[in-house]
Amino acid sequence: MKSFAIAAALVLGLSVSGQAAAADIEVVNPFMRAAPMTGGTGAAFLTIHNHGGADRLLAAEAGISKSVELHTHVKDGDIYRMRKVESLALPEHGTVELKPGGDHIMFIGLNAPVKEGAAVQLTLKFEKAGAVVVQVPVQAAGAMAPGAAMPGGMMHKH
Ligand SMILES: [Cu+2]
Repeated sequence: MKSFAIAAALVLGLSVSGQAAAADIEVVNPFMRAAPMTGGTGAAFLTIHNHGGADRLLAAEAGISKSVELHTHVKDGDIYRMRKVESLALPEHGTVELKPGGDHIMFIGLNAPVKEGAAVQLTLKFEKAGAVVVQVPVQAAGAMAPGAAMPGGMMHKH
């Protein structure tokens, strides 16, 4: 069954799921923070399990904002600042965690407020695995971890 699932994912090129898998990429625990301002920014976080060879996350796309960037935090004196990065490396059979205070996906110029309880469709573009579509649940504005503010039964935990 497992080989069939992988073959199907390869044929489709992408799948729509909270734990999307294209080829060897598995995305789990996605969440986004509610963002109140049209024209403002928002951030999403998720964990990527790479079950194959080394790959790179090259870009993210979503219809909710003018642009979407890959960001990291860098230490500047005593302050951590966000900085755009061109890609995020995925080690062979490795896991990359995008989380508050570290790497994240940044939405710039929101078309509308992003409300808690909604879901945002996000397309991740990988160098080798191609496109992976993830449904990202929107949590409270200050959420630090997936599921922390989600209603019961809506979590995708593994
Ligand atoms: Cu950022």
